[in-house]
Amino acid sequence: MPFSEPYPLFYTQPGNEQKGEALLPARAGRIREICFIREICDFMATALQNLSTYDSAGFTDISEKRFGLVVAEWNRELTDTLSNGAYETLLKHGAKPENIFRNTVPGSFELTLGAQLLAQHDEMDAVICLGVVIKGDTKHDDYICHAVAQGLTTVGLKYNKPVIFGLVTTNTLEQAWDRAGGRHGNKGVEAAVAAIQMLGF
Ligand code: RBF
Repeated sequence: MPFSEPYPLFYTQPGNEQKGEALLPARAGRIREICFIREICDFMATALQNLSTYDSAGFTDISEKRFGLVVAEWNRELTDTLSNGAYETLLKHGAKPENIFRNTVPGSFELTLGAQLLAQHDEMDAVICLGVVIKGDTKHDDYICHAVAQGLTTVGLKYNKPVIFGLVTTNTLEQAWDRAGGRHGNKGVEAAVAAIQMLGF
């Protein structure tokens, strides 16, 4: 069998280390290294699928912080779920309801301007932007997602405060629900957590 990366990786699965080393002693170290990297990647991929489980032990005090929520109205049922997840998470960690300012924009493309209109106020500490873009027959999703990613980055850097990218971008509606309270958590919760973490930076 010719040498290629996948086979040595197979041979060095737990319990097969000896086999791998016996077959390819010169490559054993490298193989272990690759396996280790792959294990870390697998771990990260798994962890990253659902950040809705998090450790709040080191969270900063947000009882006096003001949060702006900007929520896109496209795919409203989904974005409402994200928005509720973010809202509840902020409350859970000590934010006051009167310090959370929820606003809607027509679609995700408008998240950037919505974020800027909130972020420009000195008293606003963080802005959380939530939207759902589902791939269609055309490339609209690409244009929207890139514009939002770039736009929100610019707003955050301009006003020097966390502007959180809570844009769920999927190929299907089912994948979107998986990320709006489904098996991959609620990205609204995660967006709120990201905001809190950045406030403690
Ligand atoms: N906005 C979303 O938030 N999610 C979408 O999946 C979405 N799909 C769109 C598809 C097309 C073809 C167009 C023209 C707009 C879409 N929008 C979507 C709306 C977009 O974010 C924005 O509100 C409008 O383009 C007006 O600027």
